[in-house]
Amino acid sequence: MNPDLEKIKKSVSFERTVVLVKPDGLQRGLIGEVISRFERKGLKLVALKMIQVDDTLLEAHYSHHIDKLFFKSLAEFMKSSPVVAMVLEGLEAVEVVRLLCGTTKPTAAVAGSIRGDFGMGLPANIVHSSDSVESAKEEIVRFFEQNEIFEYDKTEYLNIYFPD
Ligand code: FUP
Repeated sequence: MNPDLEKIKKSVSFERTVVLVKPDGLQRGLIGEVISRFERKGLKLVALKMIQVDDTLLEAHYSHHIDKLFFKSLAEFMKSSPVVAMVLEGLEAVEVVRLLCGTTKPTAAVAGSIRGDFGMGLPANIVHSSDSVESAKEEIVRFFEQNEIFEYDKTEYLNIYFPD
């Protein structure tokens, strides 16, 4: 491996986070746009696939919302088409990806964010992203098998990060 890449890997504290492009993102042809924003930011894609979610997965993923009035419509929406699931890696990736996605309610999300640029209502807010490093760890296991996560060197890191 390039010695500078080795130094970057040792000195930068990388996080991983999960993103789902929800059924509205898929139906509206926004998958490429969403992935492109993360790529251009400098995040490394380490897993990517299309899946059909079911009630068991949704009850685990949205367990904090299971008693809310909107849960039923949220679950129906999430099952209405496949979703695209990915794992992204980078410095402070959880927070960086949350910023790129924008706040939950698309009408309040800042322009320039994915929800701010493309969304209008709930539950159709285009993307999900892990809200903490701990949730990201749980979500990676929930959505991916170990052999679906790829370990490789991203040479672009040489232009993005500089070792201390
Ligand atoms: P976020 O972490 O931004 O995805 O937001 P939440 O965990 O609070 O909400 C998860 C999903 O529940 C949202 F993406 C959309 C849905 N939701 C509603 O449909 N109505 C609400 O009032 C709040 C959330």
